Amino acid sequence: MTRYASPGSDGAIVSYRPRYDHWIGGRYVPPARGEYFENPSPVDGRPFTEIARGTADDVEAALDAAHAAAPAWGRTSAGDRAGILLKIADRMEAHLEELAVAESWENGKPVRETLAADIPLAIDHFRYFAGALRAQEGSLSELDDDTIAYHFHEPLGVVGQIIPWNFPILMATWKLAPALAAGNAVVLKPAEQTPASIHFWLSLVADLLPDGVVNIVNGFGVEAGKPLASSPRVAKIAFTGETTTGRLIMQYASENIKPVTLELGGKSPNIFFDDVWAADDDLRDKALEGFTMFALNQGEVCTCPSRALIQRGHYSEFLEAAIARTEKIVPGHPLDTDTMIGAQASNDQLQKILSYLDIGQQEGAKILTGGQRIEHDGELAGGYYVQPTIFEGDNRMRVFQEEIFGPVVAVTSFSDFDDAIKTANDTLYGLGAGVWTRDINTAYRAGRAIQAGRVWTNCYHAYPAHAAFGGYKQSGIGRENHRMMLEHYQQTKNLLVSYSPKKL
Ligand code: TXE
Repeated sequence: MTRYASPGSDGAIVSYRPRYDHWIGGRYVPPARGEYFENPSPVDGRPFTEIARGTADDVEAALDAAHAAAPAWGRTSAGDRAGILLKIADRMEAHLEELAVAESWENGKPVRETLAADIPLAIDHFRYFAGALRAQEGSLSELDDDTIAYHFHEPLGVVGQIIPWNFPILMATWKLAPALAAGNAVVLKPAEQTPASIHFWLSLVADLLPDGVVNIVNGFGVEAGKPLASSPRVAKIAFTGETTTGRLIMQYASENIKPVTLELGGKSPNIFFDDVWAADDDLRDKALEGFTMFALNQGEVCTCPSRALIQRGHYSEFLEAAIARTEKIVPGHPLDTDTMIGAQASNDQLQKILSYLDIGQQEGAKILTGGQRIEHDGELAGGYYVQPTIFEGDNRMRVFQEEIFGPVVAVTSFSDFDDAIKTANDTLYGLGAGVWTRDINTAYRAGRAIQAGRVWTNCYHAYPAHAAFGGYKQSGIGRENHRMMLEHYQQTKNLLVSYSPKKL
């Protein structure tokens, strides 16, 4: 077991600045109104740094810097831009442990996850888009012997990006890597709950980027996010967050006819067919592990498998083993490498989860395990901890329909294939889903029938850079990851050229 020291204490490998201003044009700039807000760590609930409170004036200053930088950045060669992305990745790899600790301290997630997943995935993302950019080609259509339509990819220019708090560095990377690869300058607004880890990341890589190519404006949604999304000076707005906020972002962007990509909420079904239980082997074990994925990242994942649908033939045995497995999830200090579930990212999120634990019971769902806040003593007193919780109930209940975004799964049974698909699709959302079966026909047919952008089969929560990720229905518009993402940050230029000597 390793226990990393908390930032600010003896032996810590990470220290935060006492205050973070906005990062604009390659330097720190104080907020136009001079106001700051406190940033508490969810590990202990105590503020550890203060953050500039951004407003429309700060957004304008960042857009000025981005517009000044965009033309030159857009003209750099693909090889040069790819080289910079690769250097960012190398720098992150050299500082992997610090980034992992910084992220865990601010978000509350276990450091074993940030070490093994969040930061390595972010590193790979920069590398992937460096390669994808160099492999991208334009096209030409030969209209006749003398007439050619050339198609070029051009950057959009300056783009706005608004990100959430559940994977601060990875969410920033998912947005920044393709946007920068495609030759855009960016104004990014981090979530108000987790801006410091992004500034920590920036402190490691800022010297690799020309001034003004990446600008960070801190602050709250309406004060800083709205002016960014409403600005006629952004060519596109990319957003990850709640579905209701996504609707607002579309409204703001529609005023200026700007394109949006939205990655929103989910209520993802995880479907366990009877045949998974048929043998006491690796697949059965893997399926049980797949069930417990609802608690990964404290359930603060847009694709959290928050509805488990278990076929009736082996419902009781499966559920009994799943409960036992869930009870083995080790809670504790997020900076302890043995910890499997850490703190919820904010007090607001903690209160939201606790309220759903009440709502579920009031509407008749039964708690099979968990159901309580975890009150740690000592160093962790004041932190935001919740037990992994299993509800049993009916798919029409609110705990089956509404995004809780905590370590809470709602379980129900199904009779056959059609019943499973009907229940799986009975939701506003369509982001992720899991299918567990030994039968390849069932796997294929379920995968195609579920209305979700990502269906995992006999696995869950894998996020490789080269698999497209995004939502059906009210879970969003557009995709992230995969080289198709480059096109979300580009516009097509068509040159239609006649080489004919004939007159028109
Ligand atoms: O989300 P918001 P919140 C879900 C999850 C969670 C709930 C609320 O269910 O419990 O949303 O979280 C910025 N104009 N997800 O309140 O408000 C905000 O500052 C412009 C799912 O944090 O959507 C932050 O940077 N920007 C999700 C970002 O939007 C605005 C991840 C997300 O905040 C704004 C996070 C406005 N009017 C929460 N209002 C996922 N899909 O992964 C807010 N923001």
